[in-house]
Amino acid sequence: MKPLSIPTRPRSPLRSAPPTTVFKRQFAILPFDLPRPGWYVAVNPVGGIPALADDGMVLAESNAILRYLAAREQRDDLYPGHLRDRAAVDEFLDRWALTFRPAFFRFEVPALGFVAGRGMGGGPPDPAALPAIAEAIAPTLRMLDGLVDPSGPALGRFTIADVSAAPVLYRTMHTRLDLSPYPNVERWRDSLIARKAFIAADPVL
Ligand SMILES: N[C@@H](CCC(=O)N[C@@H](CS)C(=O)NCC(=O)O)C(=O)O
Repeated sequence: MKPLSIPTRPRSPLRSAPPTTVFKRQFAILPFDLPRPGWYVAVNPVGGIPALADDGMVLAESNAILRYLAAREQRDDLYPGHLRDRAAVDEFLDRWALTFRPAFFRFEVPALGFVAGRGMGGGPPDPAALPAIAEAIAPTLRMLDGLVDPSGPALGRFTIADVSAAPVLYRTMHTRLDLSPYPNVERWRDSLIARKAFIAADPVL
């Protein structure tokens, strides 16, 4: 069974790969700069990263890609076929995308100098803004802490909900967002970034 890969960004900005490369490989790397190159807009008109090209089929939206890859590989453990188990994974994915991931992003913007269209490091960091943002997002992170299973994986066993969250949780190592007030979230992050597949993905930020 092939492991799922987590798309990561390059250590330094790269020229975007031509479409032929995209269709040969499952993942290609492109810079954050806007506007996106024409070949990428043709792949994903919305322009967000990532997009997957798999044997002629093109798919964008990271959670849709995760669902597709888990189903393609018949990884019932990662994305259960059982309706109620699957619903729990979907619920967590939606909560992550709509509520929790945006809270982390609020902190990432000043911590990592995110500038729209230029990405992380696109501008200078603003460390003075961090304490107020950490306080503002604390209620959301406390809520998350109450939802994450104390055993490590978000739902008590490793699923695509964990895969979806892993890059953002990993990024707290760079932003230095203090997760110690949220022990379940901290344990979740530490268990995910210690996984062999995550280390092999060689995440950069
Ligand atoms: N909902 C989309 C979000 C895509 C997205 O915003 N990706 C980020 C990279 S993780 C991006 O493209 N950022 C660059 C930008 O907004 O210019 C997904 O989950 O795939």
